[in-house]
Amino acid sequence: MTEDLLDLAVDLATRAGALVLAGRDAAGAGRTGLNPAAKSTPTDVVTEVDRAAERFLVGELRRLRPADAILGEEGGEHADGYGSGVRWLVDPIDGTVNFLYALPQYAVSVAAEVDGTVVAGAVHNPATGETYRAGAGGGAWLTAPGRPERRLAVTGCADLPQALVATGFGYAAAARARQAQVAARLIPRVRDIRRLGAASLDLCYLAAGRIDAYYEQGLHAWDYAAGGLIAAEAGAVRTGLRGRPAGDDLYCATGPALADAFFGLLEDTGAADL
Ligand code: LIP
Repeated sequence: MTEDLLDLAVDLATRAGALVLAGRDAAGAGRTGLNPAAKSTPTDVVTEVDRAAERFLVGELRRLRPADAILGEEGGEHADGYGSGVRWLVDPIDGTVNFLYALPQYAVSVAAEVDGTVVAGAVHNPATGETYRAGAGGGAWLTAPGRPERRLAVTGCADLPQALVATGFGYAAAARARQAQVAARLIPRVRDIRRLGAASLDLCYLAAGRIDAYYEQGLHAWDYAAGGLIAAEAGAVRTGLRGRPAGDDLYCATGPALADAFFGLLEDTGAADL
């Protein structure tokens, strides 16, 4: 079952990604052609391409998996007929601001939960063609055009001053101010930080060893469901600090060698109190 769900997640993420890339190209350079609309704040944007990609994902899932439930960033919940125990979590464009600015750091994220546990996930970056995937117990993998498939593993970084840390900030200015204070306390203690703009890809980059650690506050399940499984299957340790699971309030992940030091640093810098 996991393999079938994973195959479908990869297929849907890549086909939706083709729609997203076509929408980006059709809008031409710049942002106006995408007619962005504000959501929770003036900087939290959504475009018609986001909505069209989610309509595609939901339509295909309802056609192919009618007994499953769906939770999507742009369309809320579809739970009628939820008899299979399978729920899909989809983000049609994770990194919407990057998409709006044609920064090639955005992804379609598709994850499948069985009885509340994510068992399959795919994250596809249409701009680069990279597809990250994982099925529970099957490892994490990266495919890219013209490149050999690669099994993913987190780094063995064990020293905070050598750690490259990715994070993100919320759309509400007050939250960003608090999050920036944590980042300001953290930056002198690590190699550097990266704010790349898409949680799903941040977690995939952790899995791929492109960063050593990641934390962010205020995500949604559709942001991290697939990337979190991919990171875990690549060996990452995940937590929400203070015994809480990684989730919406706080998502922290790193390799086992850095886990105690990094999670302790996040406690020291106030990340758990955001
Ligand atoms: C984004 C996240 C990112 C976060 C951004 C935004 P969206 O999701 O993936 O990690 O820092 O503020 O929430 O809104 O592009 O789907």
